[in-house]
Amino acid sequence: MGDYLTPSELPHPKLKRTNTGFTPNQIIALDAEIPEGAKKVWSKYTQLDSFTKNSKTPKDDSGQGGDPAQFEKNFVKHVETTLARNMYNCDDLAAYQASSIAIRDELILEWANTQQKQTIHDGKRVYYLSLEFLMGRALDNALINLNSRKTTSTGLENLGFNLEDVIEQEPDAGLGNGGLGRLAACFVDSLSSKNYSGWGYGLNYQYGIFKQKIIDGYQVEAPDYWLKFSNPWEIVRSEIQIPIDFGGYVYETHDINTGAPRRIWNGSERVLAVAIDFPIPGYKTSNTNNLRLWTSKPTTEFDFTKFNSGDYQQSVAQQQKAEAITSVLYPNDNFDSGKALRLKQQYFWVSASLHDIVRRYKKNHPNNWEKFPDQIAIQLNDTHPTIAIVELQRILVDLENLPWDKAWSIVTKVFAYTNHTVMAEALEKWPVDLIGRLLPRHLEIIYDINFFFLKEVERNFPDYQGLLSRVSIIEESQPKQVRMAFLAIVGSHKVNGVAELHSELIKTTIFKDFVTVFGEDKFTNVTNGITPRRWLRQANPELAKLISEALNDPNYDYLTNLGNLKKLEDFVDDEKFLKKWDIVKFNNKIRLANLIKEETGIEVDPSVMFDIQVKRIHEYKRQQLNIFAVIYRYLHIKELLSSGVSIEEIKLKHYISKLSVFGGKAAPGYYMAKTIIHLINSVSEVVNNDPEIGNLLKVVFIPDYNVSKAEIICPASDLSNHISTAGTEASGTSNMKFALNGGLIIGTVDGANVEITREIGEENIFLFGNLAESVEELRHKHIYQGVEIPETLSKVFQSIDSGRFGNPDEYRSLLDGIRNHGDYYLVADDFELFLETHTKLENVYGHHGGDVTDSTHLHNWVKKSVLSVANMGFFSSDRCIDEYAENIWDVEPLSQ
Ligand code: 26Q
Repeated sequence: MGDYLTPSELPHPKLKRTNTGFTPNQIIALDAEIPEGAKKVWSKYTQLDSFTKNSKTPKDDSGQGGDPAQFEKNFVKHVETTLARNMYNCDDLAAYQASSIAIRDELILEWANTQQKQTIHDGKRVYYLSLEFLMGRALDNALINLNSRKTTSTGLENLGFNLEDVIEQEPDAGLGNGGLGRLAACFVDSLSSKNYSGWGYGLNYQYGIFKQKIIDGYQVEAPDYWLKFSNPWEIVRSEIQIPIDFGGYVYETHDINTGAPRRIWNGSERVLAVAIDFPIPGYKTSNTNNLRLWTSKPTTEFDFTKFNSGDYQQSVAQQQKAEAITSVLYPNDNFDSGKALRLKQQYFWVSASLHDIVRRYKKNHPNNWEKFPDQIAIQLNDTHPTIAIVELQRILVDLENLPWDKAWSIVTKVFAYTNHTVMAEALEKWPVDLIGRLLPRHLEIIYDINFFFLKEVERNFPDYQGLLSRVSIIEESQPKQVRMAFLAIVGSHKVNGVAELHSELIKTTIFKDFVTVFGEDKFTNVTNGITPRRWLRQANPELAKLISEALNDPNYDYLTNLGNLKKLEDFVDDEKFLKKWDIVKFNNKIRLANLIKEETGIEVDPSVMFDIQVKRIHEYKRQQLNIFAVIYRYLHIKELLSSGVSIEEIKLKHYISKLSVFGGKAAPGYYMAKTIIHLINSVSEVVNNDPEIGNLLKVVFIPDYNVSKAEIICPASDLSNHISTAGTEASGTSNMKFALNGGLIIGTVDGANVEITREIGEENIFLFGNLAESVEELRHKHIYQGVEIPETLSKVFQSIDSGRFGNPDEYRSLLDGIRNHGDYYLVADDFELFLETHTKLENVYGHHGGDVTDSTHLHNWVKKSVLSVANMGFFSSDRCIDEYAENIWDVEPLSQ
């Protein structure tokens, strides 16, 4: 790895201009080197601003809005030159591409200014290592953050295009599964918006999360080849190529100078990591950070032994394998699949990122490793990048010749680890064997880390029975495994959970022994957040506007000071305001109704209650609980109808009219999750086609839930479901998205629901269900005394068993898991509580549904909605990033 070409460090005056950036001193030296004449020509044409000036992008806020002319000029230039098209053959797709490239040009300039500024400032940088960045679309977000949406929209209009249609052309960057990946995307937005120097590092998958089709009610996966057209947002850094080795063997030699033993790793397979950069603009700041995603490429070094033996085909095939490393995102969410290629992805990504980070550091601080932890903080998004801890130790000890202890003290100061789950099946473990084959030197180092760690534990806790084997990084099982979470804890200076309840739970369950070993202070909480730029301004422009008017904040400054929402409380008795608020919701429901019609062909009535559950499909998230309750409602309505009660009377006395919306992907190998999807679709088929029911009940499954669909769905809920078995959902972030958009929540006392309740008030949320502290006991009881199925749920099971929703054999394992196999997720225990809570909340919603002219509705539901939004300021990802910065990274924002 040592042969990676770094910029020439030749001293002045023989400085050579290279392409990988300069140190501040080099810039000064180079400046003196460039002939005056050449400098003049450069200065005349440079697009870059001096470091103090802002970019030239026309700004909406400047007077009557910016001047669209510059955009128009750049747009036409890109249509004609970059795209080789013209006025007569520029369709919406070409318009999207030309707009994006024009906007990207602006971003690149801001990016370049930012990087210069950050280099000269030479402060501490943060690196966020995440295997997933679920970015969604970039164009609208860039326009909002650059504060030039209006101006661009006018420019496009002048050219004969509609911005909304143009935006629609962009494929989602679906480089993530769900919560964890979207969190990383919100975090890079906040890092830039709050003027931190913070980069993301990840992988540039060719295939993002699969596209979900629903065929005959079943999930079918299709590949997401998102780079079908060139990606206007990516900047390919072909010059940044880092060789990554795998396999081979380790041997010992001796230092020629000191005679000290040295371990040398000789890999047997080499691939190149090529950097692809994505500029990340901050909101109304020129600070533009970088998201660097790696792509794997073959090297040009061939295996000559194979050549000589005439096996050319085989040699080329070996080369082609290189590209497989970054070709596909593993589609598991909260589940460890343990595949060898996944480990390869992890090391490839981590090694490339670390070498890039170390190279950048060494440029400014040659031969000064002491300062490394003062300059660099690395956050591990879950255990996926844990091998980075080992890789940095290897770089320092094997390549930089630092003594073990000195290296280890640097490593542990640099890393911090975020845990996102307590569920055993999601905790990563890798067979020792597999690591040994793929990364033989790393396995040695893991054993050494464990040896020194256990020695220390033994010294400090000599009388603790079984402690050593419980905290060992190596699990002495068959086969032996490396417990990645334990390695992450041992190699980090801080470990955090993602919501208060979750952070407490990890301390008392899975990491309990580590609290004994390291003390409480190593473990902390940073409650998740979401970026209000995307999840309010972009997703819900009407509400964002209404709020900006109410707060008398025409420039939307509240989007970076989300606590300002509190002032909305003043409007809770303002009838006119409440009415406007309700109309915004209604319009958003129309928008969703149109999406539903497009995606499923089903027509829904926007005046009924929209009751939504969209998220990955997982037993612990309990979509089954929700759909069983829908079935119960349907059966009860049918019963009432057949006993002669009219629809009108049912609406008046029993049930409000409701649309139940579901959406989410199941991991392709997760049979039970797929069964739940099938059941939802079958219920939808039966209920929606029942002529007696009308708009009293409809059920819809929206296929292919993704970020762009979330932007339409979240603003349109009256009610959303966050009903995981208590103690299983680490945080949840869609609960925040729905609440920030004025939807109320039905939820369990789990994850961030707890803090949402504290912030918005318990009268504004509908909580139900058994608490986390009872879960263990209930599970135990189920195993020894069986599961008690309440009458209501039993009716539901009978109807499914009778074949009312298709072949009952297909649902057998789902139902048997509850009635015969211990009901691990406590569906039966929480079922009636769920029904009761619905009755309660539907009474608040009012029997007239979302009728905007109905004053009872206005006085109850809408008030709760306003009060929720008013108190959601805490859940801005800006607040999270500030907490990480202060408590974990020790970094400060860069003044602009
Ligand atoms: C692990 C090993 C092998 C293959 C895949 C994985 C894998 C992939 C993705 C394991 C876990 C994930 C994703 C986890 C995730 O999204 N967790 C969610 O993180 C959110 C942000 O903190 C929380 O809000 C959610 O509660 C949590 O479920």
